[in-house]
Amino acid sequence: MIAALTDQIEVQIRRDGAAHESDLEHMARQLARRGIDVEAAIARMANLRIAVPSWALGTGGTRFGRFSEAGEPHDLEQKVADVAAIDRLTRASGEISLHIPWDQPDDPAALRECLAAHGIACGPINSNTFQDGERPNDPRASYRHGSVSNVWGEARARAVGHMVGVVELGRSLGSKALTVWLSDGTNHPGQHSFRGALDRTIDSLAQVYAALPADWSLYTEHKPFEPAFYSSVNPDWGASLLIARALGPQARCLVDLGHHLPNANIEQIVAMLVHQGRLGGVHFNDSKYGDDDLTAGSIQPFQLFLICHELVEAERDGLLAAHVPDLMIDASHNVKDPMEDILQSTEAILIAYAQALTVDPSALAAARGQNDPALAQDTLQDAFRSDVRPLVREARRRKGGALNPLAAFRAAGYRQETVRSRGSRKATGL
Ligand code: LRH
Ligand code: MN
Repeated sequence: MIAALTDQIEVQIRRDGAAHESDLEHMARQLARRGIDVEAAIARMANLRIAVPSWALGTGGTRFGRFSEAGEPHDLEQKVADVAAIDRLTRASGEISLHIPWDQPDDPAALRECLAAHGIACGPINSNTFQDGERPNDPRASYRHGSVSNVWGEARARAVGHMVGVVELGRSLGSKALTVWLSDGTNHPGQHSFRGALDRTIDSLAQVYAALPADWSLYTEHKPFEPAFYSSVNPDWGASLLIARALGPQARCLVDLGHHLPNANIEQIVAMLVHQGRLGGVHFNDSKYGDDDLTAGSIQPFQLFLICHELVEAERDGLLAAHVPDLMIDASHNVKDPMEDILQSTEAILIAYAQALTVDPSALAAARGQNDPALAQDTLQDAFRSDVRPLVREARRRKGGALNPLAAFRAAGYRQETVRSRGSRKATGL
């Protein structure tokens, strides 16, 4: 199936290469007038990598239903193959983020070989203490009333054991980070002691932290609500930073764009975590209301641009040298083909990052230095209003990727082929 994608990539180059070249020259002239080094921007874009979540390669759903599609991957090998196909088109997606036990391999060594054979790296690996899966014999070990924060030690010990196991598995697959999102919380005032729950959470995660290899990170992912609807043990960036600090220097905070209350200033949260040297990674998606897990940049593209600008400034100021944040998509595809949605999210993130690279830093510093908000706003919006798609395409073309990944995916008939070869069994995941 990769061959069909490669054919379409070449068709696009032959058909659209010349138009792309003239678009690129035009854009380069415009950016040069703003003192932007286009070659440097293309080089920076060329080594951006945005991990693909294994759980988003199948159709997602809500509690009200799920409309699964034929051709979805229903085992790890097929998930890795789909990520490799996405990467063949984008040349920016060569990493999969696994979720355990959804992606528990029967044979980790075979999975490691499968990843290597497809040229896919194993990104941050996710634990799951928000589902019991098989109901434990001892009801006190169930995650129903929480995992690491549960008053019952049986549930805490089970959660710690699971997370340590995920680290061991991740290590055998080449991962370098454990992502811990906790569904722990309450639905009713008084249900648990906020301070007690935090103590138990920190104490439990400290046991997981102690099992981390020296070159690993533990990412704490905050979320204000869902599935808990009165309180969550790690509701916001402040709690996440507090927990990370209590654990130690290898603990960092992961920002999922959908995990914020309406109108939260997420770009400022990213900046503050960078300021503290604790930005571990970002789960890109978009939302209108709650944790909607929609296509990145599809609802609030300016916010996505501002978040990428904080990452670009932080890198320029040397603040990401100690730890390059893991950039990942975390979305759920209820009405679109999962792979097409991931291609669109990747494109939106690359475009927002490229726009951020075209902000004139000296003009912005000058405007800020003289308290000129109009000039500062104009400097940012100049970049946001720039059509940098030729830049994103060129970075991809130079790495053998598609000028238009979505069109190449469709023209190659990739989904039709998976429907033919895989039938319509359900993928693991949400
Ligand atoms: C929680 C979350 C977390 C994953 C899950 C699939 O909402 O964002 O990152 O574990 O989605
Ligand atoms: Mn997430």
